[in-house]
Amino acid sequence: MKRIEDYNLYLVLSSEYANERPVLDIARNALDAGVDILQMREKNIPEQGLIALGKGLLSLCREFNTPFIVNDDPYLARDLNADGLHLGQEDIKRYPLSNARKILGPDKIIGISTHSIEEFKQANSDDFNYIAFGPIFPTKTKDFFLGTDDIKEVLGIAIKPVIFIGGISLANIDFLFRKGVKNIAVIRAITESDNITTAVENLRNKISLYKAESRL
Ligand code: TZP
Ligand code: MG
Repeated sequence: MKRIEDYNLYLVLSSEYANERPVLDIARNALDAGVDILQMREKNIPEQGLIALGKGLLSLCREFNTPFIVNDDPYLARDLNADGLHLGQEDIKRYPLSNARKILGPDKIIGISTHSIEEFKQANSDDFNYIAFGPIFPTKTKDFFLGTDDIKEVLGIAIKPVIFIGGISLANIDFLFRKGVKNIAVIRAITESDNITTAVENLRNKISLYKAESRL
């Protein structure tokens, strides 16, 4: 199984940004083209549908040896035997980290969304496996964005992988990587592209470039 270390391309999959295409097709193409980790983020699908979709995505992720993360719900993550869970700031009020770990068992990945330096610092001192920070750029998936000023501080204090998210695309990825960013998560840069394979390969190639540079 791939691990969340550094230089990841994290795909967050939402059918509302799939341009009417089946998310399982998008997932297969994206996994085949090399995304490192995949999250099911569905806000409007009833439970039975979520279970069915989750089973489909899990089996694809297993085929490609790629971690499968479920958004929002530790019970769903457990029932699907997903590799991990992603919690937002609202979710941790309902499921504090210790509860979520109890539900999932000790070996699963648990990540969290943060939207400010304060939230980041808190998450950094808690036992999360990774921290998402954003939205960095304007994105139609959120009604606010943070900008890029805090990236340096975040990277300076991080003691675990930080995954930057929000409005990230091929057009701004160089700017981020030159600031020291190593991991990015995207929805639309992959899910709304006409050619999923090319979209993933282009992002992957950029990441590989910076990864190689960092090792020189
Ligand atoms: N959290 C912060 S921004 C975001 C989430 C889930 C959505 C990012 O979507 P996109 O399409 O990559 O801007
Ligand atoms: Mg959530």
